Amino acid sequence: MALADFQIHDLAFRALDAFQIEIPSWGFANTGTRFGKFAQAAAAVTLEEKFSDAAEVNRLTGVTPTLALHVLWDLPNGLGDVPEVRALARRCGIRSGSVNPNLFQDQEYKFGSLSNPAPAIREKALAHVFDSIEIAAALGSRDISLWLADGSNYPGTQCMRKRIAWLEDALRAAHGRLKPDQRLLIEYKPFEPAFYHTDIADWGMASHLARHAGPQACVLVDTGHHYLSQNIEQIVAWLLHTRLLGGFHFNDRRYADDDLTLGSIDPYQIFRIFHEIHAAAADGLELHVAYMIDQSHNLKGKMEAMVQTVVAAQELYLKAALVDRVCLAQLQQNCDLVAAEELFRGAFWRDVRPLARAWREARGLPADPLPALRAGGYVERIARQRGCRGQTVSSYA
Ligand code: PSV
Ligand code: MN
Repeated sequence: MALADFQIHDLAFRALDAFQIEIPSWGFANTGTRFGKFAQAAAAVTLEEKFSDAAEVNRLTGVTPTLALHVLWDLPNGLGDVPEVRALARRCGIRSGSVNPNLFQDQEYKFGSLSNPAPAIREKALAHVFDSIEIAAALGSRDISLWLADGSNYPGTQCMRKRIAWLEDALRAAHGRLKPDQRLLIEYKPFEPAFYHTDIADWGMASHLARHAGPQACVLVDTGHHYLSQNIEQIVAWLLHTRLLGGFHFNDRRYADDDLTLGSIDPYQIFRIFHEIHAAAADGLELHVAYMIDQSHNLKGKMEAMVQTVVAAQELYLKAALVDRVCLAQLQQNCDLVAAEELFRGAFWRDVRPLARAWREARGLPADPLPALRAGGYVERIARQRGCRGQTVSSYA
C-alpha cells in the first residue's frame, strides 16, 4: 500500500529538519580554469566577505550553519588568525566548519607532501596537518578534511609502496593528535594534478589508510573524484557497511572533476546516493555523515550558484527520504524487478518542491530561496561595494 499523504508530509518535515549542508569559503571567491579566470564584482576576497556571503545563504535557506575553511586561503597566519575567525563567526552567526589543510600549493610539494621522498618535506607537511588539527580544535570544528595532491606523472619515477608506508605513518601520527571528538576525513581522487599515479586514488586506498590511522579516521567522498560511469552509490553502500563513511564533497561533472553545481548534470545519481544513506539509517545504522559542497562557480554568480545548490541538495535528499522502503524491500526480496524499479524511479520523479516550500514557510524561511535572493538586493550591494578586484584562489576544487 502506498504511503498516505499525511505520512509523506510527516516524513518530509522530519527529513528536512535533519538535513544540513556545509558551504565552502572558496565557493564565494573568484576561481577559473588553468586557461583563465573571470573575475566577478560580487566575488569575496576577504574572510569577512566569505562569512557574510555564507550568512546570507543561511538566512535564505536555513540549512547552512557552517562554513568550511581552507587553512592557507582563510587562515594564512595559522593559529594566529583564530581570534579573528572566531569573531567573524560570532558576528555573522555562522560556525566554522571543516578545516582543510593545504598540502598542495607550496613549492616544496612539487613531488608530494606526506608522501614526498624527502623526510624534511614530509615533516613540514605533517606539521601543517598538526597545526590544522589545533586550529580546528580552537575553532570548535569537528572535522579535518584532508586531500593530498600527491602522486607522480610518469611510470617508474616513484616507488608507490614506499609512499604508501610514508602515508600510513603520517596519518597515524595525525590521528594521534586528534581530540576525542574530532575526525580525520580522508579524501581520494583518481587523478589531477598527478596524471600517472595518485597516492590516495580511490575509496579502497582511503579506507585502508583510515583503518590504519585509527578509529576517528574515515573516508570523504567527493562526487567529482571518480572515473566516469563508476557506481558511486555502491561505494557509499560499502563505506556505510564498513562504518567508514565520514562525509561528502558534493558537486557535479560531465567529464572529470568539473566542479559544476550539484545535480546539474545527473541529479539521479545524487538521489541514488541519498537513498543508500536513508536506507542505512532506516536499518538502524548510526550515521555521522557530513554533507559539504565543494564547487567552483567559474561562470555563474557565486551567491546564486550556492543557493541553487543548497536547494537542489535539499530536494534530492527529500525525494530519497520519500522512497517507500518497506514496500521496496518486499519487491527486492521477491525480485520483482520492474515494480521495484518503478517505485524507486517514482520517488525520483516526485515533485517535492511544494513540500519543501511548505517546510520553509513553517520554519519562517523564504518559500523560494533563489527568487528571494534576487529580490533582496544583497548581490547588487556587494557587487557595488566590492567591485572587480580580480583576485583568485586555486582553480582546484
Ligand atoms: C581537490 O580537487 C578538492 O576536491 C579538495 O577537496 C580540495 O580541498 C578542494 O578541492 C579545494 O579546491
Ligand atoms: Mn573535494
